[in-house]
Amino acid sequence: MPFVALHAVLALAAPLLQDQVVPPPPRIPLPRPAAHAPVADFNQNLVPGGRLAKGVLTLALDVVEAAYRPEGADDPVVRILALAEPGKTPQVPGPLLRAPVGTTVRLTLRNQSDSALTFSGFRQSLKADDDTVQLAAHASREVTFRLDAVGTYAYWGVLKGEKTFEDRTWLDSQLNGAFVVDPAGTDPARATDRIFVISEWFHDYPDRAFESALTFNGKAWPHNERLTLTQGDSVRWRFINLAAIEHPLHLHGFYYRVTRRGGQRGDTAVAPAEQFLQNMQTLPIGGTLNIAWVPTTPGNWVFHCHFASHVGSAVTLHGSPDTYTVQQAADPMSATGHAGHDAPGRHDMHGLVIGLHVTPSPSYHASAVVKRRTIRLVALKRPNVLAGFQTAYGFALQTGDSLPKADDLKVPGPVLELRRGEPVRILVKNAMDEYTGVHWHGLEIESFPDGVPNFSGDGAHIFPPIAPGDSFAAEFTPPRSGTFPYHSHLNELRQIGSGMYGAIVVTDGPRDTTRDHVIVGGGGGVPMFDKFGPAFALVNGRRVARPIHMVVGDTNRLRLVSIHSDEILAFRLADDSVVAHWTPIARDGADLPAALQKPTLAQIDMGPGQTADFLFVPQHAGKLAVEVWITPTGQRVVQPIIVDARKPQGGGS
Ligand SMILES: [Cu+2]
Repeated sequence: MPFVALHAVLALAAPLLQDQVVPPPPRIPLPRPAAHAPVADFNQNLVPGGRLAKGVLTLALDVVEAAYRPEGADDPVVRILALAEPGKTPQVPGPLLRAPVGTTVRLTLRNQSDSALTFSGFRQSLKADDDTVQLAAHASREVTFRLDAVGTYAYWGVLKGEKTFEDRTWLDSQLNGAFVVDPAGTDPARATDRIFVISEWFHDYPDRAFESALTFNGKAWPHNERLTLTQGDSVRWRFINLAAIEHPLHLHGFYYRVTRRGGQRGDTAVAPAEQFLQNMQTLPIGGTLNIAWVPTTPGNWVFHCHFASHVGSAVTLHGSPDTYTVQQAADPMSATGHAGHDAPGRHDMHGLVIGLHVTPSPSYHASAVVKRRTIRLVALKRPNVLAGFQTAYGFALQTGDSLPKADDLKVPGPVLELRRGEPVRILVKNAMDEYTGVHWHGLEIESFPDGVPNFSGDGAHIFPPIAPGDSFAAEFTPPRSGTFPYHSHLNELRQIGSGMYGAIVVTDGPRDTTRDHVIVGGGGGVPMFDKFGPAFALVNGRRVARPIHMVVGDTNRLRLVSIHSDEILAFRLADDSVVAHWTPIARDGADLPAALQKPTLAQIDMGPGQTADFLFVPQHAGKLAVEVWITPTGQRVVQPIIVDARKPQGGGS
């Protein structure tokens, strides 16, 4: 549950259905900037701060009152403390501290605000408790330290009395910056990597929902920088998470490799043999990540947090306080909380999204395909079948001439069985009364069918949201065998959370479904409070799924799909008391390198959109289960497995 503290769950869980009938209190004005406070600039982390000469970086950082506009020109401007180099405009995030290893940093911190502060993160070699700089109101401090380990780090300030960057809420929320130590001999001014700092301006209230702006480099989608990349050029990005919540980071259309990962105290390279292809990685609180990838297909693509609430109306200040949408009386269940903001057919993402445009290399042309296999997929709604009598949203396959009925809707959607290299046309018919779009998550396909409404595609050829009654032909040729999710990419919290998800299995040949099992963990209804509330989980569409059967000694393949709209799911294969062992073979649809295909304890946490394939050989007859639960303390659902003894060989042969 991305935002909510446990006490809030306990307080709100009892009157579970209250939100259906009691509209939330209206939004109230946000903290206004101090008079004459400068408006902060956005720092794309391209130019290091300070002056580097003869192995010494001289840097001064002033703490000043500033005005912060994390979204558009008409959106709220709020009060923050920000960092500025002397005489320059304050920046969000603060100035980039970047220099080669071995550099001596002479840092001057000057607090021009009325708030006493504590800074940390500058002296990575010290223990966390020792790496603090106390800065009284209107005081200055000088700190000298040496950069002694290559890596991606962060520095941050917090109001005195609070302990860590996680304790920051709104006033001190943007007192932070990226801190990169390059290998010796490199010139930081010529670096071509990009650095993204995640932070959150967060205001809690005792009597109403929180207000939040969650951003990459201080600016929220769709108001942030669009990156232009060239097809075939390698891309290196660094991420630093200074928000008090983790983020499952997903790249559309391509795989990346994680080359380094770190935290508040340290950063280590991932050995090349252990770097694997992935399109989703959960970035922990305080974590850092270096990724490398190559955009191989032109067009528009997104990189985003896969928590629906982190790309939805829970993390935007837009509309505060006057245009807040409350429940529509006619259909309260379809308009609770986050969903109430989403206008029909609008893309309506906010927060943690980066838009990319990949320009084609001169030799590129899309391949022309004449013959395609057609699969008819129908999006439907079915009332009263999810938790709290919520309406299920979902899919059914159309096999004959007549359209499936609402009762044919299954959660999860049908497994889409595709062949590697075989062109398909998935004809998505929207038989719902609201717009949608479907994303084939992880497939390396063209941009246009990728399914992000009003964004996927190129130039004037942009994928439109699918209107009620309309169809969309997603045409592509899956290039890789593996396990992938598909899901709605519009109004995600509501649509994915209510069942618009399923698995795609791409194979090279026929699949023996007696030994090859798809296990989909996903949502079973959305939280019923505005920005709060417990989330519901299902495994293969139920709290206790229909059993899977196995035979002792057989090698079974388990294809796990984690596609809850807003939660990390923990999967574990165990009998009553003992966790089994399995062998990981693929991740996010791509085969793992040999070095990682080693038997391990059968448990894994998976963020939304992540898939993982395992081989499992049951050793004894009996009962097992794949347990799936919302981490760390949420609802638990179960996929039972019955292992039968091997039958004696038939006589006479
Ligand atoms: Cu997130």
